[in-house]
Amino acid sequence: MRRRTFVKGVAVTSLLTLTATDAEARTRSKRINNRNILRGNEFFLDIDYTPVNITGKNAVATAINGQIPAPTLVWKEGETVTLHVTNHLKKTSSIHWHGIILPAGMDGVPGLSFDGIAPGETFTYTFKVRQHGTYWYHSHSGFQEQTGMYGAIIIQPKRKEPFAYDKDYVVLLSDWSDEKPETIYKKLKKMSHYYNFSRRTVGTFLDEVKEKGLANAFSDRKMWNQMRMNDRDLSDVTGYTYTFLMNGKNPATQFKALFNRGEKIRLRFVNASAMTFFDVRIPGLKMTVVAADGNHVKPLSIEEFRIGVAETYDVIVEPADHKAYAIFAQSIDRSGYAMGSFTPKTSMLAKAPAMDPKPVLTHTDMGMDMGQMDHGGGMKCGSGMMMSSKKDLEKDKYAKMESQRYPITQLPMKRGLQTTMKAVAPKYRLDDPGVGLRNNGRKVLTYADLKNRYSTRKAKKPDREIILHLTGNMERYMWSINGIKYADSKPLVFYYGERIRITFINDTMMNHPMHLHGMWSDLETGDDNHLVRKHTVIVQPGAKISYRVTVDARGAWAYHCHMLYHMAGMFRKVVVA
Ligand SMILES: [Cu+2]
Repeated sequence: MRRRTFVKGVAVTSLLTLTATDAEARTRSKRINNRNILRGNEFFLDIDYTPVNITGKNAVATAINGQIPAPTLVWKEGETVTLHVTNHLKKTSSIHWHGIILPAGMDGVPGLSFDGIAPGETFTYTFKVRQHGTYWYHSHSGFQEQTGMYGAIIIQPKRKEPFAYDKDYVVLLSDWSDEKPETIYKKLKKMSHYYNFSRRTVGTFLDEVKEKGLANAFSDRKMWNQMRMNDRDLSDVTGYTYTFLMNGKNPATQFKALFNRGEKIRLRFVNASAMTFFDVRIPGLKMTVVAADGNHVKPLSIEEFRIGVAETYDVIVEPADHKAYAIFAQSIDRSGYAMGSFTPKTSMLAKAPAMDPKPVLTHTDMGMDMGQMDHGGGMKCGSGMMMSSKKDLEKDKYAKMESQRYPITQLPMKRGLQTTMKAVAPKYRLDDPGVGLRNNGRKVLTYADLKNRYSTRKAKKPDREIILHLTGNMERYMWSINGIKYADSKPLVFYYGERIRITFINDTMMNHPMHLHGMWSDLETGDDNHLVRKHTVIVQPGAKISYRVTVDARGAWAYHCHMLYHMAGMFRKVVVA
């Protein structure tokens, strides 16, 4: 793994060393993180094909203002922003402002909110900013997000924040491939385990030989075999094709965040990946989580957190030593990592820690009770089941959530080709850090730890509940909700003014980060008085999770899994009537 990153890194370094040193000499420390920031009320964003060299190979990105990531936009709560977005691509494009509360027509989802931005056209978005915190924006057209269309949004609060810091950095994580996303998708459709190397066959090996030549294909394969990768369905697109980036830099070119000893630094983590969950830590430093998806949470000291696709976390760190710390974000399947240096000076670089062992999916991840097994859909079992004593504790903790019953609106459900997997006994697992992070000796953030900084005691109780199953057929790479793919689905109808409890049951072996546009998702984490406000909620494999939504925004909204290659099927239109 590290060898591969290293190999990729060397190529990039040799190409870019001169320019990097040059640029750094000119910009010096302070400006390094500023050159990509746009502030104000009016913004001009241009989408265009942009030549890039991220892995040592030339490739073409779809980029905003010629850069990856796109510029960080700084807005002010309470002000109205106007954004002129011009599409220079040959295809329709769009920008969606992720997690931003705005009128449906400004949300930027082609076919739902507007027609999209045709080639050569400019669309002007304008809306009042009614929130603050760390968010992001990205294309909502085709696979454009995968090829570079994403950037961070920082919204400065009207009122002073309830915590102090000296400076802040955006730490935006993403996954880059030199392969075209259409090619990646085609390969997944043909063979869902294409990028999960150990499942590869003689046939695919021969394809690779054709692509890369015998020597390269063989050494690649040998290297991956040496890493003893298993057929563990953690990620469907992996470090085999991805180079993981932090603010657009790979582990060799390294993003650098500068600090002076004694300073409090706010790091605004954004997972702008198409398909990658990251486990993030800064060895040697504790992180105090102060916000999740832009919203303040009760401060909590942790050593590691998992960030799903589209989530954001704000943490505060206080480096005590004059040394370079690694900001280390390993992919959930340990097929690679993004890394940067948190350092007193740009010449001091951190070393990457060793990656954790490859996680093994357990019965828990399959939504099974102890001893219960169902080998449908080619699921594989590993060791490391949760201890029964821990399960009992969980039972007590979530008994209340289990017992909360509201009138249930029945929705159509299909079992068949679309659903080869089923969670037999799905459980609330909010205090489960997730596969690969359990009992690793570090304090890992879980959803159960997240509490709204402010009271939600007065929030309305749900009027009704809907249950949505996340379903799929892994072998054919088909994803759906309630066994029905988007193309065959009817819109979900929400009524203006109501409060809905939404319960997800994940019948698949993968994490799905579910994102409801236009309205907040108030996550039940065990304390109704402090429901945590999110825009993207990870539904763990084989698990169940509930949140509440105040339906306060009219129009048509997208509701979908944020894994880019799951979206075609795992998507619903929500109509607020
Ligand atoms: Cu998904």
